[in-house]
Amino acid sequence: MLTEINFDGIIGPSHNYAGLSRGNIASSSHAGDVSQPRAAALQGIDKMRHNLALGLPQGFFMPLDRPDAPWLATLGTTPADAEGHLRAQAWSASSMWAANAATVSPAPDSADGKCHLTVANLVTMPHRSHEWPGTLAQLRLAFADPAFAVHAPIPAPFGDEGAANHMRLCSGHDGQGVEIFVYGVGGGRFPARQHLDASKAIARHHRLDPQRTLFIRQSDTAIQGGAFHNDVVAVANEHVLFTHETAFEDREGAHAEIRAAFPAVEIVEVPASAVSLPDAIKSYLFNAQLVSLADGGGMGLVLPTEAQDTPAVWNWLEEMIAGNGPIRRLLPVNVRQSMANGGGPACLRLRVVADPATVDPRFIADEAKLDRIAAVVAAHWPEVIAPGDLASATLVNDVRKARATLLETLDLGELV
Ligand code: SUG
Repeated sequence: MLTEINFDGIIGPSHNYAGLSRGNIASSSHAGDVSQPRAAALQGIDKMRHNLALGLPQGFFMPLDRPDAPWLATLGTTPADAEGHLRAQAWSASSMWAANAATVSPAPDSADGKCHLTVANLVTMPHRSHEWPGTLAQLRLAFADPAFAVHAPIPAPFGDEGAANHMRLCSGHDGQGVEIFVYGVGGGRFPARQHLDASKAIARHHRLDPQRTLFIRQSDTAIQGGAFHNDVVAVANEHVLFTHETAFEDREGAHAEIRAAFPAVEIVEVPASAVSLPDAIKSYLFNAQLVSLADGGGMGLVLPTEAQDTPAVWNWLEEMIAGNGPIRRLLPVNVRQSMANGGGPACLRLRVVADPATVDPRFIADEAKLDRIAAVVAAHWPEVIAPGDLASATLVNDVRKARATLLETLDLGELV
């Protein structure tokens, strides 16, 4: 039975604030802060527990080996000798944001009846551009069953940031869907990370039906306002599209195209007059997991606690819930350590529609397994990392050992 499984990136022991992502306001404004890797990972685990308790199938991905010495070797240097900016790029725990791991097209959408995944090249940001080999190894392991086809990255220079710029409308996760690829056009102060040619190449590799595939331009206003990915201003689930008024470059045209391709769509739009773009970005209202609740409970919005702290946002949400719309519940979660680097609840997960029996069980979560992961995190993840600590050879050894212990605990030695 095909169902949606959310795979969360476990927040790695090297989590730190280096301000590496231009155009990501949270990342820039927290540059130089002292991070708390242990608390960060435990917050992520608690989010998984929260979603399991809602009856949602849950998986996870392992953190990657950081600092990435093989990548630094290709640049002729080492973790000990690298210049500060390269060292920070090698240290980033950015693979935690699993929404950027890959673009996923579920089996019912593809001509060959397989679930296709294309690992994201993430070429726009140096610290993310070296994630894909580790991510690809992991996807090939988790999704080795013939039910899946896992593709290599789209070549540079066509930037691809994975599912963060991809939405799917359907009447049920296991049915045929309409896939929406959202791309940006560069030239502004902040980079557009998703290239149209990358999105089109993915649609071809995934053998999608052109009649059920849309390419929609993200608004430059949103990108220049700090929405570096579409999932900062829009999210879809089943027949619902929850979006900010400023999300798309041609709002009316985009809505019309979406309605034509999927007439049953219900567009829940937040007007800029009620929630400004800066408030939407600060609160990450749209970087929520819009989930189908069990037993006909409608949909729930798993959103960051920051949304509660932003009065315009919370007021709008409470009014929406009081109405008769498809989104019935507000479910705040605390992922503040990730949020300070610009990653909300939706960034931390990759949605894969699949039969759980076809996924390598080592990547599937249950409470007992999360207890074991949390115990490793509590014992081995650094409590704090300050920017100057990245030069410490002791800390390099500690974060490597922490990850190795987790891999061993979960019997994932292939990923060492
Ligand atoms: O790519 N932050 C990530 C946040 C990714 C959020 N993902 C989604 N929206 N799906 C990024 O900008 C900050 C790392 C640093 O500054 O050290 C960072 O990479």
